[in-house]
Amino acid sequence: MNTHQFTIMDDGIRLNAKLDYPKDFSGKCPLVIVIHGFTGHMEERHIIAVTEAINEAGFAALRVDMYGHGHSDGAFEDHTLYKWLTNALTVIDYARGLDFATDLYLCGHSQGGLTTILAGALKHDALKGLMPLSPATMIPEGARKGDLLGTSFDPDRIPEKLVAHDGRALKGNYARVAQTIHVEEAVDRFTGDVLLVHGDADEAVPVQCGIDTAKRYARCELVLIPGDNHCYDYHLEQVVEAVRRWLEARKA
Ligand code: FER
Repeated sequence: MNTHQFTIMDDGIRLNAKLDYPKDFSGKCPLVIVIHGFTGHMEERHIIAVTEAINEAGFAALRVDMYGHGHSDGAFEDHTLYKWLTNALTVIDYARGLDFATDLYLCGHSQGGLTTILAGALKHDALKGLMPLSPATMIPEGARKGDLLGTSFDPDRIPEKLVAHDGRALKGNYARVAQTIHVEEAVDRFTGDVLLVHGDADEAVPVQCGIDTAKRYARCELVLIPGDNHCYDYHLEQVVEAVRRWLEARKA
């Protein structure tokens, strides 16, 4: 891959970014921003595979580590969906300033897929399409019910700390922020093209989240991957194929 690594500043926070150009790059092309999931980063196997699929379709891919993740600034325990959302807005603005980039698309996995849905609503006029992959749309409702990360809590008395599946602690503010988010309103605010991919044996985000979200979008293609889990350990090639095919059909 022809990769450039650099930093995007977001209000004093350094976001680690990598731009991968398509092989046949000839001065201009569309660009897809790619966001990883909760506890994830831009070098995960499924994120790299999606990046390669984007490049193969003739699009540039801009991967970014979100606040408190990968090699970006910020502590994991301080991250919230608001911080990820404002990170995404900044990255979209950065991409809009790239002379070579024509149409802009936004893609994200899981919590990054939820961020994609939220940023898609706020920047619907700047984005040609969205690709939420196994989007974690149950997080806000889970936060309102007191059900996050496989543990339960009183949603009116959110604990100081929540503990993630990998043992890392997260401040209660994560849940307080998540409680305010309304995914369906965000879905309704984006009327462009959407590709939603979800494994039907997802152990972390129920496949029903993807099915319900896809149904609600005005223009969405849903690709279910039979037997696959949250990070596509069994059929990553089917995810790659769906992304490549969907983008190729949209190349100007
Ligand atoms: C949760 C389940 C899944 C949760 C987050 C996720 C914060 C996100 C997973 C991912 O982004 O891969 O209960 O709570």
